[in-house]
Amino acid sequence: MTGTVVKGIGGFYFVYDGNSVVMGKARGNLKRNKDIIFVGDIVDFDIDENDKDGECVIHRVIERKNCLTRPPVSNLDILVVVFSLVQPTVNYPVVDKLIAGCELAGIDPVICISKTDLAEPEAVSEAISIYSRIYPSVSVNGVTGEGIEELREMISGKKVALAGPSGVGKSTITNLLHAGEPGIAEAEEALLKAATGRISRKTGRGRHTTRHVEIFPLSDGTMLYDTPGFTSLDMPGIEPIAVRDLFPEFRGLGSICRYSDCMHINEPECAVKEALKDGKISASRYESYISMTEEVRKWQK
Ligand SMILES: Nc1nc2c(ncn2[C@@H]2O[C@H](COP(=O)(O)OP(=O)(O)O)[C@@H](O)[C@H]2O)c(=O)[nH]1
Ligand SMILES: [Mg+2]
Ligand SMILES: [Zn+2]
Repeated sequence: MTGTVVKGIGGFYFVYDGNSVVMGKARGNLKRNKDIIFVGDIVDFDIDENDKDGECVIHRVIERKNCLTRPPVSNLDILVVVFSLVQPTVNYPVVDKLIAGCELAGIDPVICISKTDLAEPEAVSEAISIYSRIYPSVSVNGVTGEGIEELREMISGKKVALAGPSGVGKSTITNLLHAGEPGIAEAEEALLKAATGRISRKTGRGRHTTRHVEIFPLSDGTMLYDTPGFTSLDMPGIEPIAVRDLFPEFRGLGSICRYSDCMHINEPECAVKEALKDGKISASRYESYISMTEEVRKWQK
């Protein structure tokens, strides 16, 4: 059978087959190979005939579409990059780095401006206008729930996690997305209680010692990853030229630049810098690009 790992705790995994969740273990060879199982992995599993509780044994991890390490999750389709304009104040370089991390990992970003009740409507429109020409973008008011249905449609049926600085409203948005859902979450929670009880008996360790990652399936097929929160994504050993290619709005223009290998920084007759002057490329995106290339150059020294 095939299912998705929705949670892992103390060497036990919870596998969701589209209908129900079954608890199980990794087969010995998986553990020995350090081929660790990530939440989000699609796995082949069998119900263990020798286990009176009907647990399962995972014997294969299907090749991952992508995986992130902090926290470890795999197979994301979409990362919702959440930020507020005030409380906390937006930090565009941080936002754009997260987005670039999505581009690198092969995850589609959705831009979500939160806490719209606290900002001037003009400021919200301005922020939306930076991103909506590049990525699906939405603004959300966590107090009234405004924008949540639009967000729900943007992520429908996909494997999705929320990312962004602490305090921007990720947990609030997650709860709003859960609101009105039938009791899958409750059923799963009951299972967790039963399971953690068992784990403490078997290993002698306490319960709930780690903050775990968990996937909640929503009724429209969306798999919502609940994580302690991504604030940044890894970009190991990336070259400045690769950073350039993580900005999709530069892509079409690059072929018009005088130099085919133009970095859009100091070169003459650069189409990107022209577009920046004309306001077709946003200044804050361009500044983020410059700061990212400088950061990457520092690592290389
Ligand atoms: N005014 C206002 N407060 C919000 C909104 N969304 C969340 N909050 C509050 O902001 C704080 C941080 O929200 P939380 O969802 O925990 O953020 P997280 O750290 O990103 O998970 C909490 O006190 C929330 O009640 C919003 O849209 N408007
Ligand atoms: Mg939170
Ligand atoms: Zn150029």
